[in-house]
Amino acid sequence: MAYMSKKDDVPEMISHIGKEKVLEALSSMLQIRHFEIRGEAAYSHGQVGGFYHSYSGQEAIQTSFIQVFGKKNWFVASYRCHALALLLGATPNELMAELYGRSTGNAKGRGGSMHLYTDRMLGGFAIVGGHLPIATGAAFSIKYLKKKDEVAVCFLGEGAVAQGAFHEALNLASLWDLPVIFVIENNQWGMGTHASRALCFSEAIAEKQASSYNMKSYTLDGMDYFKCYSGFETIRKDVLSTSRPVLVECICERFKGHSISDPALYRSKDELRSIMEKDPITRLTYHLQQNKVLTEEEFKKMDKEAKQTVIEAMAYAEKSPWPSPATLEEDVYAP
Ligand SMILES: Cc1ncc(C[n+]2csc(CCOP(=O)(O)OP(=O)(O)O)c2C)c(N)n1
Repeated sequence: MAYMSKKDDVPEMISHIGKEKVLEALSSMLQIRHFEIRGEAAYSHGQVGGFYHSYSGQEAIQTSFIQVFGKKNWFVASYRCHALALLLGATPNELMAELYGRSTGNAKGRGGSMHLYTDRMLGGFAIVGGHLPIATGAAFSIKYLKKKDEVAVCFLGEGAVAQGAFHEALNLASLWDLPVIFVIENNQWGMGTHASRALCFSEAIAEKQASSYNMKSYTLDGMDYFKCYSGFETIRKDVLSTSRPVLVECICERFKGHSISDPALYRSKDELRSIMEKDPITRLTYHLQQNKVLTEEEFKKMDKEAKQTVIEAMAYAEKSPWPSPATLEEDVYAP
């Protein structure tokens, strides 16, 4: 079943969600954006190594998801995972220290940008599609342990839809009635390849694919916090009442290249300009100001605080120690 949230009435949504919670969402989205901006800057100055995939532009999706579902679920993400870790409670300090490769980092400096964790986040994963079966497994454990209020969620890019693991994970989730939500964040590009050159269905992906797995599908505007929030509320009720998996597609834009080493020259300047006009943070701020929930001064203060937190995280990372070579073989799992 295709679904596009019909709740377009922003004042109604603000009173439904509550002003405080909506402001918290804006604050989280600003925190994510500033983290990405500064993290990329640190990378350019040689302070961060490895890969770097920015979540800029996609903030409304995971922010609204966590608000609706809460943190007490099982989460897996692709390598584009900084935002999810932040939203689930990892501190900017430990995340920045991880990017810097320091021992105070989220994974003791061993994982870097693509491998972040919390007590409920089973990881960011570098292998495209490789994390989908892990979400199915987490949902199996929820069902086995009879945890009625929990779900497993997997955030994936549309590029992962072409992987074999997608088929296996969705088939088993449906066959076994598992409470798992597969959220395709369709930013239309898999590295430099447009979805239309990689997928036999590049439009309405969730709607078309879900029927193959006897699943429901939902399509949401991933650039709009309120539409995502309202859509995820419906999805939560659905999954918790049926214990059935669902396939969700959030149509969104990736503001930066695939990773920091990608200048994204395959998008023209005009295209990029119209993409940036859809900025979910600008859109949410506009609505909050229009509805007198936020003044310009309050916004500036919130923005400054988010920036300051990240600057402090960079200072923390910089003065943190490197992992000792003596610990090289610690935390290595070899069955
Ligand atoms: C199995 C596998 N094949 C190829 C790659 C190389 N690769 C890394 S990211 C990526 C594109 C994935 O795009 P998408 O799933 O749409 O996610 P996005 O980066 O847009 O969030 C590719 C092909 C990989 N990491 N794993």
